[in-house]
Amino acid sequence: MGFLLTKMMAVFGNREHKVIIVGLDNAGKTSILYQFLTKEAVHTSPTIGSNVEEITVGKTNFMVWDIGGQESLRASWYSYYGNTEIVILVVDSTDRERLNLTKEELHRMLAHEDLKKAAVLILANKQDVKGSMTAAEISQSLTLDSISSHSWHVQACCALTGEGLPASLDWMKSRVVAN
Ligand code: G3D
Repeated sequence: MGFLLTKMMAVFGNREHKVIIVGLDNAGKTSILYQFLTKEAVHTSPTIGSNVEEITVGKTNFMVWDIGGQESLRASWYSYYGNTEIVILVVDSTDRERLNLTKEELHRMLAHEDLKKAAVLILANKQDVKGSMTAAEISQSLTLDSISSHSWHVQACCALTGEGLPASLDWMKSRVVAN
């Protein structure tokens, strides 16, 4: 029944927008997805697998794929890229050592044909931790200002409290409405 409804909604224009959550392991991807589901949006139903959730914000439906960030899994991120409208890149703002690795992964993703039209939301997570990098520092280290090929936005957040996540959902919504 749920499947049928989803299909009917797609036919009548209330379609789902595909979102992927990427980032290195331990960045906070799963915590953020959980916050989206419990705090800021209506959780409808878990779908295809435990790592895919549907999030409804007002009349906008996002199908959100939480993809593993371990090194072995990063090699297969590309297999999720097809039809993705928004990429959420979660950064652990306390992990200065691996920020360069995140930068490499980000620029590799942006160069991929299947993500040509995707918008990118960079979440500077773990802002509650003292001494964590600010969104501006992360933005500079990831050389976000050099990105002109994609629409992007950087947002400071804390997955534990949910701070910064409503603004993230608003930006995501504005992106899909704009297209
Ligand atoms: P991942 O899905 O990207 O691998 P997780 O990351 O969501 O599993 O989070 C990894 C660890 O970081 C978890 O701690 C989680 O509680 C913590 N974490 C996530 N977001 C935040 C945040 O905003 N602030 C703080 N302080 N911690 C955060 P554990 O101890 O369970 O491994």
